[in-house]
Amino acid sequence: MSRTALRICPLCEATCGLTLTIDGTRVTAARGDRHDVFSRGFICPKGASFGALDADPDRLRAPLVREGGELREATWEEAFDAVAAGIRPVVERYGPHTVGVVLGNPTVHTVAGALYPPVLVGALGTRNLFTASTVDQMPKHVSSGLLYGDALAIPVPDLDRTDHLLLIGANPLESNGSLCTAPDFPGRLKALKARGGTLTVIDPRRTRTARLADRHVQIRPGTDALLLAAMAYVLFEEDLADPGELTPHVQGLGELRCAVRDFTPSAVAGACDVDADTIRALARELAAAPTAAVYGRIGSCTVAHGTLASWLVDVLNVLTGNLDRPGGALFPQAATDKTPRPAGPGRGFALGRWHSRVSRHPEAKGELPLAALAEEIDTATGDGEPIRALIAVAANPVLSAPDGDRLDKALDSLDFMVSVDPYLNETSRHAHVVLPPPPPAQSPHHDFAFNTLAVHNQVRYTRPAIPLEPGRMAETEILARLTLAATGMHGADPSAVDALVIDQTLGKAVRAEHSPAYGRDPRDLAARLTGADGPERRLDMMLRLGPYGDGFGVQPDGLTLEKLLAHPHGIDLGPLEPRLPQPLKTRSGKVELLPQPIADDLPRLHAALDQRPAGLVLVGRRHLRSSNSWLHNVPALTGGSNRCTLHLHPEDAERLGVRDGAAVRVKGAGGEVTTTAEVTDAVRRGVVSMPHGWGHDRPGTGLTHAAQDPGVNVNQLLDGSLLDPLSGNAVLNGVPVEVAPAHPSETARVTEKLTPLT
Ligand SMILES: Nc1nc2c(c(=O)[nH]1)N[C@H]1C(S)=C(S)[C@@H](COP(=O)(O)OP(=O)(O)OC[C@H]3O[C@@H](n4cnc5c(=O)[nH]c(N)nc54)[C@H](O)[C@@H]3O)O[C@H]1N2
Ligand SMILES: Nc1nc2c(c(=O)[nH]1)N[C@H]1C(S)=C(S)[C@@H](COP(=O)(O)OP(=O)(O)OC[C@H]3O[C@@H](n4cnc5c(=O)[nH]c(N)nc54)[C@H](O)[C@@H]3O)O[C@H]1N2
Ligand code: SF4
Ligand SMILES: [Mo]
Repeated sequence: MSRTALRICPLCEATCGLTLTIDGTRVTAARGDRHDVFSRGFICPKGASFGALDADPDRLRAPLVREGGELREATWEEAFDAVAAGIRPVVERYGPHTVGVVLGNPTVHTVAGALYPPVLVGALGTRNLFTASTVDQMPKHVSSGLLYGDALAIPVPDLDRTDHLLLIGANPLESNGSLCTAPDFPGRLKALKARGGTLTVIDPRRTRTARLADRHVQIRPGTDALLLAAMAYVLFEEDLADPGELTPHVQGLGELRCAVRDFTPSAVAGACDVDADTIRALARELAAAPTAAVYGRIGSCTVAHGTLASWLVDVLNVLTGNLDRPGGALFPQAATDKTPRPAGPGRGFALGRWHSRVSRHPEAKGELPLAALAEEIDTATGDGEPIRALIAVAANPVLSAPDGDRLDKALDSLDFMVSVDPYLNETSRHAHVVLPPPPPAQSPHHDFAFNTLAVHNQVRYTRPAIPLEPGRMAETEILARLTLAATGMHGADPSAVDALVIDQTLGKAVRAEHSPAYGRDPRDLAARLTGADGPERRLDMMLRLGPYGDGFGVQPDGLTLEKLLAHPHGIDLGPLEPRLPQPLKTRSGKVELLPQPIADDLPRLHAALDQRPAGLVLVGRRHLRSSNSWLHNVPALTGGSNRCTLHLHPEDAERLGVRDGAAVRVKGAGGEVTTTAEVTDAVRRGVVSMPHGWGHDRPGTGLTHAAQDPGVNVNQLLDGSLLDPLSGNAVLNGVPVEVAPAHPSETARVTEKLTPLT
């Protein structure tokens, strides 16, 4: 007897709606939900493997607690007792900053990850918050914070209506898109071309996305900020800079013009290895297009000038009048966004309100660089106490952050560590307590984060497709209990956390003049909330206070959880619309085109005009069937071209004496790895490429399939010292490395590891 159930896919930012076939308590098939208001039936191989991932026999079924050095299965009660007993003494003796919190990528893909970590971090009062954002998009948050006064105000390219897309350092044909939530991104690019639009891709590799492009510029890694600055220069020089209707909302145009005056096409051409005529053409094409959108991702963020490049992406959109207009780059409006406040000056965005203890890195958006986590644990010198206890949620920094070996040792030295993770992997193996969330089919889903980055406004919610199996605890409850245990309220009813948030939020809303709740009784509003549990009541509250909400009766047709549940395939909220100046929270109430921290960083970009790498530089790559460090345990998603190899150009291979398929040694500042060479002209000369998230050969992990073809950890090549100074983001692309043939005995070992798996 099989049935079907809907489930939004949590495996990448595209948020496709899936229709699951369920036999008993198992997902036996997953296909695209044709009626989903956003994804309309699209699915990729990862989504299609939802059932296999859900049923992975290596998923932990019960909490683990360390006893006598060994992890053993325990009851939930024992596990939370151990958390309280592990964390509270550290807080009481050394203070809250000695407890670090690490939030990994999947926290933005779960309801629990959206709703509880902010409460946990706030209640703990620690300044040691590290997330995947500082190995990813922190430069974009900083540039948005500075330009718009709001680190979360990120414009997204209007994929479905633009005439010209300039795509920088992104490969959506493999990644399915990022900071631009668009189910079937590939189809949307093909539609752009079919309607006569143009696609330009800037990437040192000839990716699947680049192969679709009308123009592909194989830039030298790490130099996009120079290229974009030169494009801005050309727009000014050729009188093509015209913000159009944006003009009244923009300040600093003259200063900007002055700031880019040295970045002429001929001045940057050598550093970028892109000729001056091409740069001029890129600028002219952008200005000439009826509408255009500039969009930058990983390759423009995780580099030495990540914040400058992210800023310039938006600057070009402003200069060509494409910010905040259909066909350009617009600010989405999600259903759970806060009640829009009236336009006007805001508090602005502050950087460096505190600093990391050892290297004095400034905080950004309340976070410290993940690349500095190891030293914050293992280095005693510095202002204050090192981190002694760690809470990791959905994070595998041993593989995803620089210098995993050092972090590995540092984690081992902690007084206490708890991981909320379904697997015993490279990071969670160090924990004293592991709290496993249920498989995704047993969890609800709503995209709190990605709806704020979606190319079309819509809202969807799916309840658990399968009831919790006996012995399981919902991740929302796990995080609520963890919050209580870590903050001295161990044993309290976990619904107290939701009640507290509801209380605070409604308390604030009734005092805000622009809120539909203004002047009303918060207890009455709380009593009206519906939902099966605390998290659903919170979702209901956010929807009702949000921009499309019913305002607790003020807009009877508005959104509520009840209404959303009545639309299982989602509700279409319309195309993106111009919103300025409402989203601006800068002190001036305008788009501040040349913020001071940016101006202060420009001399560093200027110095880069004369820099050339002495040898090879490393860039990353993603494979369609991968997801960072944690999908290598699903047989259906491994093998074939999804391998941890080093791509290098035939001419570089020849010069170095490296043969295709042979073992190569790759050495960087942080260490050395041996892997297999894949000689291909898909990378440009002087550039080598390796994927991240591999290196599953550490003892004490429980990833049976992944361990059979472990690959090597590319982040071992990094020592964690290279950061974008404004954002603290790790430099993961454009990193100098040395490559040499490995000894034949090593070849044998590596080849053996790569024999096809049955
Ligand atoms: N060299 C290099 N390094 C990179 C990158 C790169 O491009 N190059 N990319 C960087 C980027 S963009 C990112 S986002 C990071 C990602 O790095 P991380 O933030 O470490 O994320 P993942 O590798 O996805 O690992 C996620 C962890 O979450 C667990 N998990 C999976 N589902 C759930 C769930 O539902 N609940 C919980 N609690 N846990 C779950 C997994 O078992 C795994 O341990 O890697 C970064 N590292
Ligand atoms: N299949 C799959 N999908 C994923 C993930 C995954 O691991 N696998 N991870 C998810 C996550 S966490 C994220 S953040 C997104 C990332 O999504 P994307 O940003 O699309 O990520 P990548 O596919 O790594 O593409 C980055 C591109 O930048 C290029 N590049 C490297 N250095 C430079 C440079 O200096 N300049 C320029 N112009 N280009 C450069 C690389 O060659 C690469 O093609 O993907 C998400 N989706
Ligand atoms: S594109 Fe992303 S969201 Fe869609 S099915 Fe694939 S992994 Fe899931
Ligand atoms: Mo990411």
